[in-house]
Amino acid sequence: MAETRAGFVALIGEPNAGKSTLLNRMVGAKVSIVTHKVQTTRARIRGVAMQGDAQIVFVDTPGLFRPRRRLDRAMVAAAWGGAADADIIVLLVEAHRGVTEGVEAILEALRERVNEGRTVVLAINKIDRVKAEVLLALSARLNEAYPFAQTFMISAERGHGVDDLREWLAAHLPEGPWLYPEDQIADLPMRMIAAEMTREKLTLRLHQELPYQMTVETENWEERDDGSVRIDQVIYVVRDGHKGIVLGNKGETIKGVSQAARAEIAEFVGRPVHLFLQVKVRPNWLEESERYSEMGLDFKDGNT
Ligand SMILES: Nc1nc2c(ncn2[C@@H]2O[C@H](COP(=O)(O)OP(=O)(O)OP(=O)(O)O)[C@@H](O)[C@H]2O)c(=O)[nH]1
Ligand SMILES: [Mg+2]
Repeated sequence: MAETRAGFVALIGEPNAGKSTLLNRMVGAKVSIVTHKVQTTRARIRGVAMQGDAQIVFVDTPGLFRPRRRLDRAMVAAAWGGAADADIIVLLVEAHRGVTEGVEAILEALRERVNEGRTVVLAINKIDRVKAEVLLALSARLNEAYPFAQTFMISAERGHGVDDLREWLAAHLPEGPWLYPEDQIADLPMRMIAAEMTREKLTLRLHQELPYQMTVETENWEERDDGSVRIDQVIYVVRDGHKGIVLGNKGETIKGVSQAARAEIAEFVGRPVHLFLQVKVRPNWLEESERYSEMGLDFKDGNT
């Protein structure tokens, strides 16, 4: 009988690099939210993929950037924590943006933090956006800057190169028993996934700073006898004015958010969902430790 393999693969990179898109593709389901805006993912999210006899536990992380606020610092700490615990690190770099200052900073940090011969592979993502020559030059430059174990050219969105990456990762994980039941795809509680889905719909509809100043929590989850689920969620904002924007003219914005989120949550749980959203003004939520634990972040990581 073949030996099984299992281990953790952390996906790291700048905000918007496509980490969550890649996680979802690897897992074959949407377990981590995706938007075109930076800093979408706030905590570590694990998704489980099977590849032959190997179980790959992908760890999606918040993007790495220069943090300013407590929340930002806690997010970046969570991302590096995910990398530190992993068997293999995959650094995602956006093909069309190349070696930005942010990428330089990550390479520098990798050189400093990641020792003991940990395997780091490079995945140049969004190859659908550039020509082949650009890719080759970028790959050469990045490999000069850091000794990557391997380089992959992928499009997380379209799926190019993703199978090769998964096969390589499976072959390079340590031998050992699987870490999760074979049919489990995520280790995030359903109430948290449901809150994230609502936050995604809000982030897609709200502009400028507002997505970064709100959070969503599931307060109540009730399985009903008729097979449906009643879910109550709270959207925390920092100002009265924000509440008005989230509600929208005649409540249109919140209605649109609610419908879109409900449909997605219902698909995920495979049951009808009744979703009730409430907006609460909480000027200080970004400094409340309870909000951080609800997000799966360590409040103390945000201390300067
Ligand atoms: N063209 C193109 N777009 C992509 C690809 N992969 C991801 N995207 C887009 O890039 C944007 C960011 O994707 P995410 O998966 O949310 O990126 P992320 O790295 O998780 O971002 P943060 O959570 O903010 O750190 C989304 O609009 C995706 O649709 C790709 O291969 N090609
Ligand atoms: Mg993300």
